[in-house]
Amino acid sequence: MKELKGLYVITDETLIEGRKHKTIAEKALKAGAKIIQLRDKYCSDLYFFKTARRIKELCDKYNGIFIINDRIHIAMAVDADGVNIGQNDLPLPQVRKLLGPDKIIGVTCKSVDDAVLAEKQGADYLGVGPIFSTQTKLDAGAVIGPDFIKELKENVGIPIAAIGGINERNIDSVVKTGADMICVISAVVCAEDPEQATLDLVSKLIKK
Ligand code: 3NM
Repeated sequence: MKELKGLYVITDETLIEGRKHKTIAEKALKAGAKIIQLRDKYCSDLYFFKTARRIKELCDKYNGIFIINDRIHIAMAVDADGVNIGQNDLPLPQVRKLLGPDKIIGVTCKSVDDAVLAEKQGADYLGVGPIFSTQTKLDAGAVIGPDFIKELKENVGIPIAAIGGINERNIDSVVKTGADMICVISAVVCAEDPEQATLDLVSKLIKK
């Protein structure tokens, strides 16, 4: 399995009109993002599938990891590297049965209890947030702050992706916690130049 480490960029087409999943993914991969997640809560399965197929090619070209948000059947259809599921999605044991032992399953967790259970059930990584306040996911819940990552690290051994409100100004405080992956949406998607924004974020991870 490829290493779950580095900058993790989630695509979003709703934040800036005309900025497409594929374009965001390609710019982020070119600039050094290691993981791309295709996330679209609204589009049709057909649009999601066609987009996923293209991003899978891009991830193969740049040796990135391709994760699909929620839509397990499309992850299977395009042979993505894995999925990210939330606490209200199909439960992890059932997702594992569908995807098999080799695919990556990330689980969004809001508490130490969620995290310990996800690890026990065979999750490959945990998505943890919101670290800071975010306008991108209005139902993300209460801000947990960077120190929560340290607490989690004492309780679980699998990689952690920190998410929520992370940008170039506050990324250092998250990197310091030992988070394995730094996950962003608006810091890249809404940047004037998403490629440059990715380069800037990646350089902060490399300096670690
Ligand atoms: N999940 P931005 S926060 C998709 O806390 C998502 O689980 C979150 O977007 C969680 O980088 C979030 O623009 C949105 O703040 C992250």
